[in-house]
Amino acid sequence: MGKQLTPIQSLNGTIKVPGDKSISHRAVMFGSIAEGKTTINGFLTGEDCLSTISCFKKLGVNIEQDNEQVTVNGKGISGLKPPTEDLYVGNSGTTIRLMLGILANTPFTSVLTGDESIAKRPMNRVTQPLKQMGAEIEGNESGNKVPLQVKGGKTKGFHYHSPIASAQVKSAIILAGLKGDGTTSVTEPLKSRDHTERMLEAFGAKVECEGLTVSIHGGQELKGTHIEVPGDISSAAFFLVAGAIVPNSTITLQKVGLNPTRTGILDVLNQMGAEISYQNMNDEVSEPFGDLVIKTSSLKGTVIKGDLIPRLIDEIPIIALAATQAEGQTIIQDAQELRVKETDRIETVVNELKKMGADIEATEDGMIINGQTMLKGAPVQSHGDHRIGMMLSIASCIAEGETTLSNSEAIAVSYPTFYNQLERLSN
Ligand code: SPQ
Repeated sequence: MGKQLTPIQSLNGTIKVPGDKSISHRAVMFGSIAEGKTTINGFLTGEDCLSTISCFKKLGVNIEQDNEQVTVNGKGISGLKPPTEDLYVGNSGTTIRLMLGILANTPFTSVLTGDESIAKRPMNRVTQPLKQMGAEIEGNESGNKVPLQVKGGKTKGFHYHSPIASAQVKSAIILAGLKGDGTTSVTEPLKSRDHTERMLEAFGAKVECEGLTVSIHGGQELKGTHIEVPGDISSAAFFLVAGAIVPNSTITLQKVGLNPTRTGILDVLNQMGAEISYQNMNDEVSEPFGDLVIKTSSLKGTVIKGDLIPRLIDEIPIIALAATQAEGQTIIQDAQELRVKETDRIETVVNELKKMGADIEATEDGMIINGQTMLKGAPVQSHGDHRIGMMLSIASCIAEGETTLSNSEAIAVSYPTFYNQLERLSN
C-alpha cells in the first residue's frame, strides 16, 4: 500500500527546513577525528546522518545525540578503535566515500557495507585514487562495489586530477591527505560543493584553495569546535518549487544555507521567472544562510548546463517538475552524474513524471521537458530514492485526482519531517 496524496489548493506559512545533510555528516566525522569536544546545533536527524553517527560509534567514538543537538567527544584519529562489526552506511554515499578517506590512515582493518542502492553505486572513483596514495582497499569488482575492506596504514602525498566534479571524491582524498605524509591536492573539472574545505578550517586545519585545486599538508591535528548547521537548500528546494507552482501560495523558508557552491537552484528559478526574495541574510559565517520567500509564479523554460550542474545536482528532480509547469522547453545537459545517484535519476524522473502525463524525454546526460502540462494523479514510486519520493509528492499537489506513492518511507533519509511541514503549509 502506497501513500495516498491529493491535490492542494494553496501553500502558505513559514517553515524551517531541517539541517544540511552534507554539513551534518562532516560535523560528526571531523568531530570524531578531532581532539576534544565538538558540539553541533541543527544536526539533521535523517537516516543518512544517523548512519554516520552509528559508524563512528562502532569505531569507539563517544557521541551523544539529543534530537538536533549532538556532542562528539573526539580523541583524534589515533583514538579510533578497530570495529568489532561491519560499518553499515545504509543508503548514504557521503558516509561511505568520506569514511574511506579517513579509514585509509588508521592502524586497523574495517569493512564498509550498505543497502541495495549503495551496492550498485560506483566506489572506484574514490578507491582508485586512494589506492594510488598507498591505501589497501579490496572489494567486489576490484574495490568498485561494497563490501569494501580497508586495511589502514599511511597514505603518501599525491596530486589527483579528478575526471568528475564530485565533493565526495575531493573530500575523501583531502581527508586521507590530512593524516597522510606530504602534500595532497585535488583538481576538479568544475567546482563542487566546498563544505569540507570550509569546515576543516573551522576545526583549525590549513587548507589551500586556488581555482579548481584544493591542497592540504599531511599530519595536521583537528581541534574540537562548535558547528551551527544551516537549513539544507536541497530540502528547501522542494518547497521553493512547490511555492512557485501551487496556486495562491507564499512560503517563507527560514535559515536556509546559501553557500554559493549550492545555490544553483536559486539561479535557475530566477532564470525561469520565479518570484523569490531574500531576508535576514548572514554571510559573515563560514556557511552563509538567510530566509527565502517564494510566491506562486509564472515560469518559463530554460537551459541548465555546464558549471551550474554541480551547484544544483541534487535539485534536478524537482527542477524537472518545475519545468513541466513552465511555458516552453527546458533542456538539462551535462548531468550524466545523475545516473549514479541513489537511483539513475534521469530514468526515474522521466519514467515517473511520464506516468503523471508530463512531456519529458531522457537524453544521455540529462532531459528535455516541454511545458506547460496539466499533470494527472497516478500510481508512482520513489524506487527507494528520497529525492524522487519528495519530487513526486510535490507533483501530486498540483495533479488532477489522487496519486499513490509507493515506498514513501525513503524520504526519511534526508527529510523526516517532510510530510508534517507540507501539511502545516497546506492548512
Ligand atoms: O550521500 P549521497 O547518498 O551521495 O547523497 C546525495 C543526495 O542526493 O542526497 C547524492 F545522491 O548527495 C550528494 C551529492 O550529490 C552529497 C554530497 C556531499 O555531501 O559531499 C555531494 C554530492 O555528490 P558528489 O558525487 O557530486 O560528490
